[in-house]
Amino acid sequence: MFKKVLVANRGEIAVRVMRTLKDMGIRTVTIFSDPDRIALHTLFADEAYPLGGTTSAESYLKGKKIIDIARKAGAEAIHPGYGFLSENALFAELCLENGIAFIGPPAAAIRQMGDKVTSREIMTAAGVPVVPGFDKPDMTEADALGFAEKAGFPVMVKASAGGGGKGMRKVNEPEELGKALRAARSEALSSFGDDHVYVEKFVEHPRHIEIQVLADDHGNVIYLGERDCSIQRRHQKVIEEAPSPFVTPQMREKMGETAVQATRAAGYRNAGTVEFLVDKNRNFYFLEMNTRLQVEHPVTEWITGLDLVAEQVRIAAGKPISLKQEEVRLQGHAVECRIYAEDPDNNFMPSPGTVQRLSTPAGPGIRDDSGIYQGGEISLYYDPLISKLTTYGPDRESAIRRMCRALSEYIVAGIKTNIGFHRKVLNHPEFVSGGHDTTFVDRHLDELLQSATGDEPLAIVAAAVCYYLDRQPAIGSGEARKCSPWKHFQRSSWL
Ligand code: MV4
Repeated sequence: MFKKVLVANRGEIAVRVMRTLKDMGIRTVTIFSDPDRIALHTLFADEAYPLGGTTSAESYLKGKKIIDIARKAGAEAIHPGYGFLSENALFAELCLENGIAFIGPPAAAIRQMGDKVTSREIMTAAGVPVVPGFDKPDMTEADALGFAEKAGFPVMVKASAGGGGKGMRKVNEPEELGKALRAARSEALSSFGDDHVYVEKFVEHPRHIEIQVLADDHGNVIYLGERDCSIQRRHQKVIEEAPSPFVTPQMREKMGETAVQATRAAGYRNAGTVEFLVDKNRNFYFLEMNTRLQVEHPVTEWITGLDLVAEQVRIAAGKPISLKQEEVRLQGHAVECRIYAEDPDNNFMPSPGTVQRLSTPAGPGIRDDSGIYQGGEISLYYDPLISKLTTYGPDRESAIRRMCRALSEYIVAGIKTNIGFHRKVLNHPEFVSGGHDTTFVDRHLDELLQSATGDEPLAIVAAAVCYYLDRQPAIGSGEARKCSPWKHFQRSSWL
């Protein structure tokens, strides 16, 4: 096993990965940018080295520099987390060239799955269902129209290098097709430096359901059930859960086996995720493969009892997956809320600043994967994710109720958060019923933005009382003082 591993990331995921490394008796090394000099991940590591720079491009994306640090520190492997260099095939290659293990898939798999047209071709050849679509080098408007008329409108124009909705256009009628092709091409070129686009039949009101897979160097590939990520806003996931309330046992087995087929076809190793679009009639179609540990992996850890980072490290060290498919047991239900420093009332604008007060939920079935501490800063340079709050229960209803409790315990002051927004979603009848799809947030946005609990008037009165008591010297001295100031202060701050 490795003795020392460098974590090439920041925030909650860097801390989460280092926790497992410490559990495994592995020494942790990390890197930090100038604004992250006293960030949680920097303080948490056994050793931390400065990268310099402020923006991502000047810091956490400096692959060569990170590898030099790993070599100097004597790290035998690099865990890239998610984002930054995690899906950069050149970086994965550069690690190997420098004798450092990359805790992730082979560079070739990253490259192939990063190109949507290539991945569709590989999956089609492997018998994995993909959304009916059309691709041709130098596809003309007439080519695209020919497909769209046969398949029927609406259709979707997508960038091959895309993902996350960039370079994607829905086309409702023939007259819009030419314009959509030009717009998608130009957006793809400016975003990815590649203007290759293709056309797909539009799937109405799809659910986003993904399968977690593990693959090792010994030919073992297993699936760990699904995650439902249908609660999204502008292609940003907001709430995820496992299992999906929409997936039947038969469907789970079929999707799982399909995901294993996809993983084998991709020549994949390590932890990965196969994303599917699922339509109203429960038909599922391969969407893309994510070649990294995903943000929402904790919900799978809850229902499987596994540590996915430990599996990743073991696989990268050449060891087999710790269990066989028959030993995988999915038990209970887990929900994740992504707690962001953002202002839902102001178009979800990031809300950077100092976290003046922080008190996080705890107790049975609660896990908070956080990247910050009280007094710390949420920087405007990086993703404004504060933490991933996950809850577990024997069934969906208990996991959701527990999440409501956890959110009510969560106190953050100094910055705006989306905690109130989460409470609205969790209490919405459509979400509670489990019948929601990826259009949920857009369809209900106005409702979800209304005051979260109705507790606000009470909260305002309580805050005013606290403020009043804190600034009343008479209460803290002389006649009125029947207890020590220390006790008194403690009381008023808890009121
Ligand atoms: C689609 C689709 C409907 N039909 N493709 C959005 C991001 C990209 N990775 C794929 N996306 C979609 N592709 C066809 N043929 C609808 C979406 C989509 C979506 C997918 C998953 C989760 C949330 C979504 C929100 C809007 C649109």
